[in-house]
Amino acid sequence: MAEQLIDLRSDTVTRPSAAMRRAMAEAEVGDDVFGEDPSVNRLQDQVAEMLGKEAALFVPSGTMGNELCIKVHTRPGDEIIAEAGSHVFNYETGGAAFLSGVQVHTVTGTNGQLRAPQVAQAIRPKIYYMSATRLVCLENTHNRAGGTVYPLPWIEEVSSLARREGVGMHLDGARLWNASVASGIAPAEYARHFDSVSVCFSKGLGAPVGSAIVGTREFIEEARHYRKIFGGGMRQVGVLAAAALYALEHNIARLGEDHAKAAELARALSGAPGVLIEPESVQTNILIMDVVGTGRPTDQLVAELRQGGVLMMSATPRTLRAVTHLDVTMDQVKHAARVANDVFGRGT
Ligand code: TLP
Repeated sequence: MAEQLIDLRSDTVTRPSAAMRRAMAEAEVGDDVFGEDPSVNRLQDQVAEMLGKEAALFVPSGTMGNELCIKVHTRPGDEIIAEAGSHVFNYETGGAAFLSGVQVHTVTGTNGQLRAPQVAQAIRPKIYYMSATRLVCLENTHNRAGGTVYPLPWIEEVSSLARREGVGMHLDGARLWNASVASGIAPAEYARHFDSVSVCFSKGLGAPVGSAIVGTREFIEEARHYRKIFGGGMRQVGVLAAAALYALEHNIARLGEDHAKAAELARALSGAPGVLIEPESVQTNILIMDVVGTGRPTDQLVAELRQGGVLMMSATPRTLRAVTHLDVTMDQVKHAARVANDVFGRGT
């Protein structure tokens, strides 16, 4: 039974609560392709204000948000710089190449974070036979590095370099809310160093669907054009905007609880046989465990955990990922840790 499983695969698995569903049922709606959905308009105004930008656009997914921003920032043949483990490079199915015709110049960071000198080296000289570097994409928190929070001074350094070089800055802020709660730094403080930012309501905030992008009015108008081309122009989508508005109001401050659950999981599993957890990488709600020492492939561990009623994901061939969220309690996390300790300890 799905209800009995403790699902730690992602914070995307959360389901709308009864109160969120009520807000959705009661949402005022209109045709958003005509710009007439009051709930969408309210959400866009609120997100633009929270991120300190002129305008926002509601989009179906974080992937579409990132890909729209890349599209607006670039022309085919351009180059964008992204961290080697970034979502835009690894998990958007080659979207930057497919949709924008750009190549991704990857640079390996530490904890998913790039420092200014590395970015400086990756920016192409402005020579006609080289691809033009148009955009630097950063990710905060960084998913594949384990939900790490980008230190603000490092972002500032990269951003002032990019400005000097005439290169745009985009933030994949799918979990910017988590970064903000963990660091105490307001989302707008991060956003001010970027020309565009994407944020998600469908991860830790618990909405069923939806993301937004922010930027200047002109940027967002162009993104609206491409959103229609990409098939993301939606009609009475205020039912989803209402879920996002509910999430912004009720589910940001509580993200700290998810961070505490991830810290507890890390603590409980740090001594597990064959498991390596970098303590400095557990900063928000994502826990990445190197499980090579268990001597078993990650797929097998995932299957054994499932038999014990716990769902985790294989992140790379040597790592497992567990993500805490509002649909798992601290007690369930403690139970999951006992199951995982038992699974990891087998055969050693
Ligand atoms: N990430 C998903 C998977 O695609 C890996 C997850 O379960 O974590 N940026 C970042 C940093 C993300 O982690 C994700 C989703 C996205 C963008 C894309 O969001 P969606 O799934 O809404 O397209």
